[in-house]
Parts: sequence; C-alpha cells; structure tokens
Amino acid sequence: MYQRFQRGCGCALLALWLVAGTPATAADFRIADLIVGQVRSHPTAPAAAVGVVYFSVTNAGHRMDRLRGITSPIARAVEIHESRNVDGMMQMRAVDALECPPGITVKSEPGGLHVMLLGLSRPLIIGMEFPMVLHFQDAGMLLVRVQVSARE
Ligand SMILES: [Cu+2]
Repeated sequence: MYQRFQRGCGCALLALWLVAGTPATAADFRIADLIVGQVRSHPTAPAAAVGVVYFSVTNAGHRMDRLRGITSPIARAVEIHESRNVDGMMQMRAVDALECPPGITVKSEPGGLHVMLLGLSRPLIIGMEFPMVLHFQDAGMLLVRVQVSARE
C-alpha cells in the first residue's frame, strides 16, 4: 500500500521503486519533494460528461503536504473523491484535501480514492493525453499529463 523512503540513500531506492512500480508508458512528475506517478485515465462513453483519473503521490520529504485542488482545461470542475462501502453500497464523496504524509506513497485506485472530471468538454478516448494541474498547499502547482488507456 505504501512505501517508506529515507533521505540520503533515497535517490537510488526511489529510482528503483519507480522503475519497478510504474508502467513503462507512464511518466512521473515532480515538484519539491513530491513525486506524482501512475497518472492514468480511461475512455468514456460518447455522451458521458464524467471521467475518472487515478494517480499516486509520494512524499519523499520530511514535512506533511496537502493536495488542495485540481484543475484541468478539459473539465468544468475536478474533484477528489473517496469511495467507501456503506451498508453494502459503494458510495463516493468529495474530499476537501488529500493529505500527503512524509515518507508515504498515497495511491488512488479503482474502488478507492480517485479524481472525478466533471463536465468534460470532450469524450476521453484511448491514446489521448490531457493536462491536469495539481495544487499542493506547500509545494505549489504541478502540471501533469494524463494518458487515457484501456481499463486494466
Ligand atoms: Cu467519484
């Protein structure tokens, strides 16, 4: 679920983990001590206005940071959602911020934490790439490219 890193020996360890843990097609994005990887989305039906994005954030530093918001030019609004099982029903709700504790990789995955693209300006198709900006409280803004691929 998460990986711990120490500074110093961290670079080699991190490089190894990124090679081992990331699909060859996905690039990683970095700002300050935060590394965002495995950024991916999936195709939407032609009439659908809602898409989903998954990613991971590794905080290789020593201080807590928070992902406070996300924007993308292809969506009217972008929300961070959490899925949870409530009395046997999967429900999702928007969260205000995603905590990124030091030394931890937070992963968003199907059935858990995810990003919702609301009011898509165009359908998402396999092979497409679009920009998304992650707004971190301390590290600032990070531009990532999201690749649309077939569902695993
Ligand atoms: Cu959702």
